Formats: sequence, structure tokens, C-alpha cells
Amino acid sequence: MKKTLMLSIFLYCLTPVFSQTISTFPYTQDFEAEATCSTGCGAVCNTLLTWSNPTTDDLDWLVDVGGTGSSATGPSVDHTLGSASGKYVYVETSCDGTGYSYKRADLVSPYFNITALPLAGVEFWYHAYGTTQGVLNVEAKIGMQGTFVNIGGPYQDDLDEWQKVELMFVGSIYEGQDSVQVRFVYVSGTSFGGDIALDDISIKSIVPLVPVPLANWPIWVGIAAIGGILVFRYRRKIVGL
Ligand SMILES: [Ca+2]
Ligand SMILES: [Ca+2]
Ligand SMILES: [Ca+2]
Repeated sequence: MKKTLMLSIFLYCLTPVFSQTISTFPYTQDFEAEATCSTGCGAVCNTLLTWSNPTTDDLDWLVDVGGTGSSATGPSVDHTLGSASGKYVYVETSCDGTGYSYKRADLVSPYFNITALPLAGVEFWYHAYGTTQGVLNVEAKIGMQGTFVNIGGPYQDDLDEWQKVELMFVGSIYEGQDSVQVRFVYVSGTSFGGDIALDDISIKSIVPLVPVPLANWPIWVGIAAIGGILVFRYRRKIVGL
């Protein structure tokens, strides 16, 4: 009887998580439907609809628009709309001992069922501008019992520009799985110039570069293989690519 009760409670606890499984693709989190968050030092953002900000770290990713306050760090526009009214998430790294040094902020996705998604992968845009940028990594795990493993990064730049990263699951342990979860992990640098932002995070078929007129190609930044996952990086140069 006791075991049955405990099992019932366990299954009840699982239900909300599995109801968050997404199986319609392409999927994109552009943050436009999210409520903006307060953005002071150490601000908390617990209103995200499908993604989540764990409380086991130091900082939260904050939904914001139009720039992050401090000079010479953070984006001034989002990536989706390219305007000051478009939303993104960022980590506020102001305040010694609160935003830095080496403060961690995780951003966790819902579960994705990619069993029917060919050439599945993750695409996202990041903006890492500031002389004391920290380090961004991307991780993935399979199922509730899985362990997050690095699939991309470390990314560390000081560039006032949105950059695209594509991570392909083809040939990796994530290919064809019914419950893949992605986590972005940022650890701030040594001062306030470390506001990093994310936007337009997609789970979709990742098609490697296709022949297009040379003039339309974004700047090629690099390619790497990390844990069996091919990583393509671009720097956005031409609007619309
Ligand atoms: Ca957090
Ligand atoms: Ca700041
Ligand atoms: Ca956006």
C-alpha cells in the first residue's frame, strides 16, 4: 500500500515534466512571448513559460529588451526583430560578489522528442560583448535520469554582434531520442563587462551549408567536432541569413 502510494506520488511529480515535451518542429524560443524580468543585480526571473531558471546556481537568465544598462557590454537589440523592442535573455553581471566573479547561470530547456526529426540539432544565437566576458557552454542530456554533458563551447568573445552556432545531433547519442534536454551554462568573468545574451534558440533539422551565391554567405568562423557532434559557427553579417 505504502509502495503504491509512493509510486503514485512519484508519477504525479513526473507528469508536469513530461507534459512539457515538445515534438513539433522546427521549434524556436525567441522570447517574444515571455514577460520581461527585473534586471537589477542578482535579479530573479521565474516567469519563463517552458524554459526554466534553476535556483541551484548563482544567477538567472533575465528576459529583457533594448540593452542591459552597463556601458560596453550586452546587446542593444535582440536577434529576432533586430530592434530595441525585441526580447532576449541575458545574464546581468553587475555588482562585485553578485554578478561576478565566476557566478554561474543555467538556462534549461523543455524536453524534446526528436524521434521523427531528421538531421536534428540545436541552433542558437549568442551575443558576448564586454572586456570581462565569462564562458558559455551548451550541454544536453537524455531523459530525467540522464546527466548533462557538454556538446558545445566554451564560447568566449568580446564582440558586439549576434553570432550563430549550430550543433548537429547526427551520429551522436542524442540522435533519434524521445526526451532530449538542452542546458546553457554561463559562468561570468572578473568584472561587470560580462553581460551575455541568447536569442532564437531552435531545435530543427540542421542542414549544413548549401550552395548559395558567395556574396550571400555569412562570414565563416569555424567548424569543430565535439563529442561526435559537428559544430558550425557563423558570424551574422547579412540580415536574413
Ligand atoms: Ca538560476
Ligand atoms: Ca550589466
Ligand atoms: Ca527575440
